[in-house]
Amino acid sequence: MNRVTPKTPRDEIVALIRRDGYVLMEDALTSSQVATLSIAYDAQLARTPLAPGATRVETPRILERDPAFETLMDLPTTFPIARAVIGADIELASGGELDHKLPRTPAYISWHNDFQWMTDIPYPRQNFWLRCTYFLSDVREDTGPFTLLPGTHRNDRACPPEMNEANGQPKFIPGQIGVTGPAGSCLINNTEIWHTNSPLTGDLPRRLIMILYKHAWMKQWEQGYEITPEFADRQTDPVRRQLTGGVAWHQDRSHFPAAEI
Ligand SMILES: O=C(O)CCC(=O)C(=O)O
Ligand SMILES: [Fe+2]
Repeated sequence: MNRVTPKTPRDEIVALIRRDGYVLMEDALTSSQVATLSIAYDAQLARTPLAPGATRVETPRILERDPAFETLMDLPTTFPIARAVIGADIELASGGELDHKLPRTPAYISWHNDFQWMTDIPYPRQNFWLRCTYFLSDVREDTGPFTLLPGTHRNDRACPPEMNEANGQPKFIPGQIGVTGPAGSCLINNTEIWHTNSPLTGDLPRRLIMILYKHAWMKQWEQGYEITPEFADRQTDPVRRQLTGGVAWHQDRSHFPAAEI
């Protein structure tokens, strides 16, 4: 597995993401950041009644629900990596999601690449979103890890349906990596990599926050996942204004405050 830390040179991390489609950055968050985020996370969970038979809780627009989450959009350990991979025109692709998976639940999604549904876009794909997934608790083999096949973001075809069982669960595929790591880690992945959720067989929930980045000229995730105008309007920092859609995408590169990062 591609394990890096905030001390790993940026170029090395970017090269791993370009080649393999992912890295796991350990210590992306300090233990005190994990503690602060965990309090905010639990407050959100307490507000979300579980649907009968639910296997997970997903809360969209998490960035705007508590100032603790807002810091994740330009976190000094991970944002320079996202900026380097996407480019100077980086923006948020959504308002961020809290993703809480309950103990003893099957995989909630099977093998796919995220833009598989865009059947008119040829492969291999040059464009993608980049996801930063923060672990607020340890993710172990029995915690339903995000599972991926390294290098598949460069494939010349979509993720094949034969990789999944008729019952909707993912098959075991040789070479697959279940991304495990301690609380405070961040999985950074190209969303065109072939990936799946996996069954959570243990007694502990999986506690994640996901932040998505894209080019300025791509649309955001919609239907309630997008940033609200109120959240965008209250940003004052130039880079945060850019991230929330405040810079025209058709201007030259020097118009992007993130070009300096
Ligand atoms: O949560 C997981 O393990 C997989 C999620 C996934 O497919 C995604 O976030 O695109
Ligand atoms: Fe996915």
